[in-house]
Amino acid sequence: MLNDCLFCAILGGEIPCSKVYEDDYVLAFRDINPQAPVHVLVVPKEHIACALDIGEENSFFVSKCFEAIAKIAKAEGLENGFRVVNNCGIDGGQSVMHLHFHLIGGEKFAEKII
Ligand code: DGP
Repeated sequence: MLNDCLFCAILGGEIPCSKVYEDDYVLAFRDINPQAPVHVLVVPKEHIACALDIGEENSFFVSKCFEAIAKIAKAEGLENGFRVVNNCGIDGGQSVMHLHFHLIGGEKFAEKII
C-alpha cells in the first residue's frame, strides 16, 4: 500500500470503493460507514495528509474538491442543502490521514455543530 495510506490504496485501485465521481484531480466514493442517506468522501488524488498541509503549492486540489462537491451534490439530488465536513488531526477526529471532505445530506439535520 502506497505510504501505508488507505485512501492512496483506494486511489490506486488496490482497495475497491463505490465510486460516485472522478476527474483528473479528485476521486469521490461512498463512505463505508454512512452517517446520512448521502455520505460521500471527496478525496484529492495528491496525498495531502490533512488541512494543516494545505498551501499555495497544493490548494488547487482543494478547489477541485469543492468543484466536485457542487457537481456531486446536484447529481445526488441535494439542491435543498447539505453539509461539508473536514476532520483535521487528532483533536478534530481525523481517522484517515489523507485530506478528505465528507459530503453529507439527504435529510434535514436536526443539530448544528456550529
Ligand atoms: P475521518 O474520520 O474524517 O478521517 O473519515 C474517514 C472516513 O473514512 C470514515 O467516515 C470511514 C471512512 N472509511 C474508512 N475506511 C474506509 C474504506 O475502506 N472504504 C470507504 N469507502 N470508506 C472508509
